[in-house]
Amino acid sequence: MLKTLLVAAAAGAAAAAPAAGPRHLVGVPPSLAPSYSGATFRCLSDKAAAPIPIARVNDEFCDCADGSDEPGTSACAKGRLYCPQRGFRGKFVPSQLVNDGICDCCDGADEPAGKVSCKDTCAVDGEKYRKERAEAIQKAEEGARLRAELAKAGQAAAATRAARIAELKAQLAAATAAKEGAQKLVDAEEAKEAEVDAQRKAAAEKDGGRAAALAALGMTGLDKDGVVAVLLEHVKATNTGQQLADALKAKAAAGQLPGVATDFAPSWQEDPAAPAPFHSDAGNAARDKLSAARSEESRVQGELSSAEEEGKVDFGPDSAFFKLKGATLELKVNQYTYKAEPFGEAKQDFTSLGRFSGWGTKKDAAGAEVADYSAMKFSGGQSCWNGPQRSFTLHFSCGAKDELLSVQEDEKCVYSGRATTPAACDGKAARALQLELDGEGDALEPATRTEL
Ligand code: MAN
Repeated sequence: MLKTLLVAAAAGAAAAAPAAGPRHLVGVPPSLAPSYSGATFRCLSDKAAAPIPIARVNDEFCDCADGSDEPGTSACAKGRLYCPQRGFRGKFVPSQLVNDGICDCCDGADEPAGKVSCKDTCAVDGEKYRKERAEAIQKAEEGARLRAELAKAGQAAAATRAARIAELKAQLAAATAAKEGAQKLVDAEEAKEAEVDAQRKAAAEKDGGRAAALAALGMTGLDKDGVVAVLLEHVKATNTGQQLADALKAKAAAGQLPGVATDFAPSWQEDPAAPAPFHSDAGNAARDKLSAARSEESRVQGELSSAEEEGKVDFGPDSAFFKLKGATLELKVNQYTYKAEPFGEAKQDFTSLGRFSGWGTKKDAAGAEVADYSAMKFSGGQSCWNGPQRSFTLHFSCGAKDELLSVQEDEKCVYSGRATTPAACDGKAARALQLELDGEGDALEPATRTEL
């Protein structure tokens, strides 16, 4: 199609003829023609100025401060000439370019004196322009469609999250109640155990610790002779008779014999007077239950906290950026591999360039500071030697894919990158492009619309 057009254009690119028609209409856009059609003319932006005869329009002499009396000559510094550029789109050029011997308009309308013969390339230029614009519109529309999907997903996730938070709050209340119930049970069982401990302690104190020592040795129930028999057998087997004799001698010297040794302390238990606390089966079961209830409570609390944290994140006005959470945008630049996780961390190899710290800001039309959803900030990264903590700004623009396109170190340890994502596409962009193509944008003349 383009090839055909080019061939057609090469054959048909006629030399543009200098503007025909009355002199006073040269360089006048169709929309302003009525102002230039009477016997007199009034400067366009100075209605108080006295009207001048129409013959003084385009007479190479500047009468109006706004240059409106000389649209087709270079007599006024502020003047501007309108090139219709049929087949393309009308445009204004500064009047200094009029008749300067250089073709500035594709139809040669800026050279009305015919000093130079301009080729009319408007058909080809127009076709190329329309093709590029159509592609740009298609891309913008596709981007807007993808963004709408992302926004839908982000909003659905937000709704699911809100429901989950409510559910988790209820679960947390139940888990806390279960934990408190289990705690009560433990308290009751432990009170019983403490009673047993107290009884044992009282009994141990009564016999000077003997019962506890025998219990620790597993010798409860043996009578005195039985204990002596075991002791002698052990002394024989371990060849510790001398030690026993020495001990007995020492005791005797201290006037503690005859009698029964009451300070017997097996080496594996330092203080037989304080035996291991008593743990009942019911107590153990209650403690297990409490420990399970505590883990459940902290699991629910953890999930709730992270859901609430996520709920606080600004995923954009329509939540379109939500889907970028968890993604990793990666690019190798020279010796480094950069990784940026939106809403997470940015890295240069293993060096942290900072964690997500919010969006950039900009001033809105009313001058108020608002979030700039095209700049994602990461800060508090690894400290730079003799410098700041590293930081990274990720600049998003509209694109069909999530892709990191470039990364640079703007100044020492201050990094920035460019990435595309459909989340940055703007539905309005497609419309603006369409309007521009339709000739409604810029300073275009509506008249050109019908000519396209
Ligand atoms: C490393 C990298 C560089 C940085 C220097 C600063 O080499 O992180 O990007 O400029 O440290 O010392």
